[in-house]
Amino acid sequence: MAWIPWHSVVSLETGPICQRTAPCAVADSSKGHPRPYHTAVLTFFKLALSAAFATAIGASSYAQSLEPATADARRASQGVTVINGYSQHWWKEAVVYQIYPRSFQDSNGDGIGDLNGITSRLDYLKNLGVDVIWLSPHFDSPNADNGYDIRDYRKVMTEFGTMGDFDRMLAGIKKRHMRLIIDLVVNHTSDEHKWFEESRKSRTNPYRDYYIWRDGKPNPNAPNGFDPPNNYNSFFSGSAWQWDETTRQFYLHLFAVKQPDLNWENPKVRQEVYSLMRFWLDKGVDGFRMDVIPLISKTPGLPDLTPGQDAVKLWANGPRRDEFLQEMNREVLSKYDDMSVGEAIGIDLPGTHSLVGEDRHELSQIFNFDATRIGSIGGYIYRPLHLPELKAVYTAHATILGKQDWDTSFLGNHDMSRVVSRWGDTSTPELRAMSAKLLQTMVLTLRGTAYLYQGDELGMTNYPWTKISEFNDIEVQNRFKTEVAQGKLTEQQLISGAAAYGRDNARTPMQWDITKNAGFSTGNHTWEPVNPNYLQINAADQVKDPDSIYHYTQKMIALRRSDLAFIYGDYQDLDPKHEQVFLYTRSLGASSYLVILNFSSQPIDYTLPQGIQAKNLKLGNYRDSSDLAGATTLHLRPREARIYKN
Ligand code: ISL
Ligand code: CA
Repeated sequence: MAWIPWHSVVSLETGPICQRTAPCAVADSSKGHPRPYHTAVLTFFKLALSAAFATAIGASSYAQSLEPATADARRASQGVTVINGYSQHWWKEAVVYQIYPRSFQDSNGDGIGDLNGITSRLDYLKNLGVDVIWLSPHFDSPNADNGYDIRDYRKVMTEFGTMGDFDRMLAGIKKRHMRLIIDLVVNHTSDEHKWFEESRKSRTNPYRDYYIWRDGKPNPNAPNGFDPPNNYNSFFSGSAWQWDETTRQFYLHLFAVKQPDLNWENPKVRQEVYSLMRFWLDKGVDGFRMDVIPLISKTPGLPDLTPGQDAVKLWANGPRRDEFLQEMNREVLSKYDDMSVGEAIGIDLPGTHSLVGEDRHELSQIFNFDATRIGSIGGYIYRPLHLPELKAVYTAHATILGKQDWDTSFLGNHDMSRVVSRWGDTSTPELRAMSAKLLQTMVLTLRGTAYLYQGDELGMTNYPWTKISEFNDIEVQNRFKTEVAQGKLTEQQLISGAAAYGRDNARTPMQWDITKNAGFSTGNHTWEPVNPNYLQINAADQVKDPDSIYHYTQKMIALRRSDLAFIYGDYQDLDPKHEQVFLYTRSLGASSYLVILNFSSQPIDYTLPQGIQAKNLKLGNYRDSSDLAGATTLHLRPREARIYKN
């Protein structure tokens, strides 16, 4: 194979194993589902999938891929298909696309994205090929933390539209055979939630115990005569305790002052949460991304942190966490065919099983941030990416998580800087595009359910911030008010840190086209500034250009969908120490894919490890390759990504 036109490299040898006109799904018979539509679809796809899969990889290799373990045998006898030891579920096979609604599409010119805006862009997402949309919070909120501070869980944020708009958006998603998961933010509410407004009225109010109130420590020199009950600091700077004059106690807020923590020890709080979850599930949403979910169980007595103790680890491993999540699963999740993904800050890899193991009956999967936080020194300071360190993280995932567990693959979200700016090379348009395609290749071929963040399919970059006033994020503003005010950081240090790693980078408006405000809004002001590079980076141009990052992502999703090796296959890093090239396989039965990623911006003549050959090129981010099939030395160009089927 001397020259491969790049359009043909995605053509599939055997045709898609799992062609989906509806979400490809297999029912877990242990979970009843109340919606007849889903049940019928599930049964049909279960049959179709098992047959297609067995044909595609051959019945004998399929049989070999089944582990003899009793648990597997039991699951098989319960009607759950087991592939390579993993039980099959629609949410394991899904590609999820995260929408930050404030920044996706404005439909009424107020400069704020909204639900009708999302509805108007559903064909764009369908054409990209994603299965599931994760919507960041769309609930009524005073927006101290852009919707992560919820005032009313059963009401749509006024700026985003109405419940009617939500229902139309959901119907549009279902009509296109996609699914929707929404954000469940229940570690805390807004201080404007009616529960908190009641709670703070008096020490005997029926809602008092919905939140975490404590007496302070007497100190005549302290502003109100009391120091906070303990030494916890909030994620957003300063003490995690806020004095409330009315009842002369402090309340706990692990995040902003306007985000009081709920008291999950109170069974009424838990029932309120289950009830609001049912409200949305009964509407037809397909599950939840659960915000900081491990933090719901607090350590009894709220002891002070000891010097050097990792606060997040302490908060994430409270003694009743699993009990609460099992109760939530029993009372709510197990009754629907849903998925749940926990934002599991503070959970290390060995701790993952307790949350996602099939025997645990808690969550489907969690986000672990070991990879994306790699090199973090604290605050906005990071060491440059050292590839072997990153590879070691993914190997640890593959080794420590078992077949009863499930993983997630993601490189960005609304809390991170843009991945192409973080790990790619944005110094020229060509290198930026190749970097973005390489990163999309990686996220869609690593183990676990894949998550794409809005705009990454266009290679959107960080914004060129220059002033503190340009940043919207409470994290930056609070650091300015505390750390800069106290002289721990200079203003310039904060600006350059936040410019490189701050959360606002992910929140600038989607770049749709070259019209005003990048087609995001017709208004005169947008809530976050539009990146001036929208003239070069926008969806309209990329949808027209077959060579674009958008189309590459589309092809990559199609390739992933064509073979369950990308989902249930084993992972092996073939060259863990190489500092520029990331080389790994995903293999299932006779199907094995070799992924080659040149993370450097230099060309490299890369000799494959002993015994490895690159045979059949399926997809690459460059148009062609002069390397012959079976080559053992590859001429990799800057930021080149290739996938071979061997
Ligand atoms: O974003 C962070 C650092 O830049 C994290 O510390 C982040 O605050 C943490 O991962 C929790 O995030 C989630 O809960 C927060 C909210 O601000 C984030 O947007 C959300 O993803 C409070 O609800
Ligand atoms: Ca709007």
